[in-house]
Amino acid sequence: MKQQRHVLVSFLLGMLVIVLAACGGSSTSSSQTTSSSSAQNVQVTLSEFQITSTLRHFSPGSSYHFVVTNKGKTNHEFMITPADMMPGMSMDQMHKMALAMIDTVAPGETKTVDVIFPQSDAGKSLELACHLPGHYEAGMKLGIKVSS
Ligand SMILES: [Cu+2]
Repeated sequence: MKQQRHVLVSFLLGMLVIVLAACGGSSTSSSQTTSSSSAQNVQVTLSEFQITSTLRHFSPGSSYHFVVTNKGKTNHEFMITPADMMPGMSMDQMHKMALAMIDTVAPGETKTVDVIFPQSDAGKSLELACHLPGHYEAGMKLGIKVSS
């Protein structure tokens, strides 16, 4: 009987350790949230037919919070892609190559996307672009540079 009680106590102590460990784990992940909220803000404006950005030079490995606003009168999209993409590339291939994309930004709407440029993109020329039919050709592209 005395032995059983001892087992119960150590079981409860074991549970306590697990609960404490779980709390410790969640506080670690909340500190990660804090670090990602220190991402640098990048304001991007879409209109007919151009793209402007408050930042055009990016460091690989850093996090950026793109805030994309459509100040135009028609829908636009936002993509970050290699600058040397083939003109004849299909929408599907483009989406696969895109580092980030926001499908549709309606007039007056603001959407956000978080991006970390991989080290493998260092030294490369990328571009911010809208690939809705005719928009890219009309000038909706903006060259950006990734380097440390
Ligand atoms: Cu567009």
